[in-house]
Amino acid sequence: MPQISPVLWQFLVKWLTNFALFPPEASRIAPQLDALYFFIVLVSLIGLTIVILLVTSFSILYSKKRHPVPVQIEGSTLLEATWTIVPLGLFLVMFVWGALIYFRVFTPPANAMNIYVVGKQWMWKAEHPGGQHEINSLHVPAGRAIQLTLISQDVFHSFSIPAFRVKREAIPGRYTTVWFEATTPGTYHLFCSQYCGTEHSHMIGDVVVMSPEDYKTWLASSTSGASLAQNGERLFASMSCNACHNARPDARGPSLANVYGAKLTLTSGQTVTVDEAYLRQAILNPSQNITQGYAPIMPTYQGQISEEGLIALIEYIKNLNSDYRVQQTTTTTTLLPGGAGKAAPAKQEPAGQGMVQQ
Ligand code: HEC
Ligand SMILES: [Cu+2]
Repeated sequence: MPQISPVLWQFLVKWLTNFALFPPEASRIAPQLDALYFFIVLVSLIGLTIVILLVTSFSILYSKKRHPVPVQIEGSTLLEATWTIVPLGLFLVMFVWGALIYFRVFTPPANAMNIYVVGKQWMWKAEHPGGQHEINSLHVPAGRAIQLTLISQDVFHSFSIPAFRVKREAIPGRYTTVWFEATTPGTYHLFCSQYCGTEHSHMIGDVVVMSPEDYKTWLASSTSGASLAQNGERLFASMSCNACHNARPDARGPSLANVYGAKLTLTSGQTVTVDEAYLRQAILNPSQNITQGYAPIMPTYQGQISEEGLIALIEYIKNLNSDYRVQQTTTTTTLLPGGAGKAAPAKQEPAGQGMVQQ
């Protein structure tokens, strides 16, 4: 830390951690947050000391015994300005310092690896892009920026890893994100830090930080066979999304290739950038935002897809960079038992063709 000597810092944090008064610092942001925290504690302690000293000394110095007749004082501009400006300055330092850290905590770097976390009564379920799932545990590599996309399946939960100084609400119906970079391999506590029902206290788990090599081994040994995007592709076909989104010239729905990150113009004239949250809304509430040039014919899928299913569909659409792959799903569906009969033509089209044109 720039503010105080690193030796003193390490000593203070280790000592507090040993006495279970303070979680270890195991992420990049942790020492930065702690520096601000200790600054606020220090300023408060100094303020408290000044107040206590003044109260005690004044009550002795100006007691009735010493001053039977009180002297009236009509105020002092200098004194009043001092006790206004000094605390104001200190609070502004806290505010600006806090805001800088806040923006750092909530702005993930562009290359962050995304993991989805679904909260439900009473467990945390993590879904890795490779299809690995885990319950009440989260495996992450050290030294890599990890972004969590959180959602709740029922009530409000709050995902908290004290050792990383990370905490974010998991809200029903809306994605929230938070990111961290773990620095030290080890096992850390994972909590739900918001009362969410009778078994709230069981909504705990372990965050396992591994070296990048160990993490690779873990990924390989925990695979469920299909990545999230592959599961999404299967759902896309089995829910017949490809009846409309099939990139054929007569398709009733827009091509979804490269739609992630694109700017869409809506019938309302608004433009939106497509992110995970937009995709989720587009599937559950299609009538809310209609893409220009298309009829509002997409049915709502509210109540028909689980949060896990939505995550898989979103990962599929996010990774969809050519129409060819969508057309492949139409051939696979027709090959499935109960499929719609003869195989649809799967002609190759250059990526981006059939994209919504504005
Ligand atoms: C009956 C045809 C139809 C079906 C079935 C259908 N959609 Fe759509 N979809 C549309 C149309 C038309 C639009 C554009 C108008 C709008 O925004 O509602 C659209 C828009 C979208 C969008 C917004 C992106 C964009 O470019 O407008 C997404 C994402 C999407 N659909 C995903 C899906 C998924 C996933 C499924 C299956 C679970 C599905 N759709 C099923 C017709 C359909
Ligand atoms: Cu909870």
